[in-house]
Amino acid sequence: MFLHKFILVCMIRMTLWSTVRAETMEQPGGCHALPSLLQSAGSSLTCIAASLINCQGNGNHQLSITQDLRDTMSEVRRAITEAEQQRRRPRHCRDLQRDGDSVSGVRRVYPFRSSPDAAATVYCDQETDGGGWTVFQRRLKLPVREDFYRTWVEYELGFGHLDGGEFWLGLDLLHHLTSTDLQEMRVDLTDYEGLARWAKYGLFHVGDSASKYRINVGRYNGTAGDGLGGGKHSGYAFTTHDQDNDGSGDNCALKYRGGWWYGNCHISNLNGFQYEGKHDTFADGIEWHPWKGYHYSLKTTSMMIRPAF
Ligand SMILES: [Ca+2]
Repeated sequence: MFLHKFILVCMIRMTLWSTVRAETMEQPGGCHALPSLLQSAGSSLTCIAASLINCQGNGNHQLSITQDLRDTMSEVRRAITEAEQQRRRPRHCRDLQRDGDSVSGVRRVYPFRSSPDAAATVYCDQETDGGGWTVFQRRLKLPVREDFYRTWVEYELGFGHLDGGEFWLGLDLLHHLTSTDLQEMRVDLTDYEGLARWAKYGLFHVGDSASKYRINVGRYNGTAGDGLGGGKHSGYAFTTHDQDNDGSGDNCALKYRGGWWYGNCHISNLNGFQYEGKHDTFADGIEWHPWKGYHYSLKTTSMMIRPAF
């Protein structure tokens, strides 16, 4: 709508200026007077530049109105194309879904507000619970398992295989993805007995690096129980075995073999060690305490976000 107004206003002004210019050109230094005339008429700098180039480029000062309009239209067409390209750039998997992409898979998105041209690669789940989900964590029972006992830098930048493998998308990207709109977050869990549970949070935000990627999560509903609630995780920074930001005297990541938003220490540990089902050790597997307690490591997990509205 803005661009259409721009076209109309620019066209009207160009027509008026042609009349003004016809008189102006007859005077000495006519072309030099053109910018101030156009500026006083409220023209854009681009319009002024186009008019000046035309004026100076014509030796006998016989400028064609048709040429002016053609140049203006071409300029406006370029602006429209750029604006449409910008508008079409998906910020996350929900944008892709709204644009008609209904298939799950690896996609390119543009989630960085301050760098709109910078792309990120993500995995989109367009099937679960209405789709539109950008997946940021996945554990699978594969013949070769991904190691999730990783350093701060690895959790910050992400690791694993987006296409069909286990992965952690990365805290930095997660921060940007959760900063575009109010996000909801969904957790899907399965056990080795073939049962599945889910947890959904109406609010999910991850802070920036200065906050050590502090998590804010709430408004639970689901069938798995609230493994991030009860003040155990929300409001806490992320901790890895080489960077202790938790609410415990110990390093919870070191103690429970993961990387997580530990408080003192946890009621969920989805980045823990990949035991297969029941284990004797305490709370260091892929745990979701409200469902399975502290001696059961889950078979598969996924965590994903989409705009809440
Ligand atoms: Ca500590």
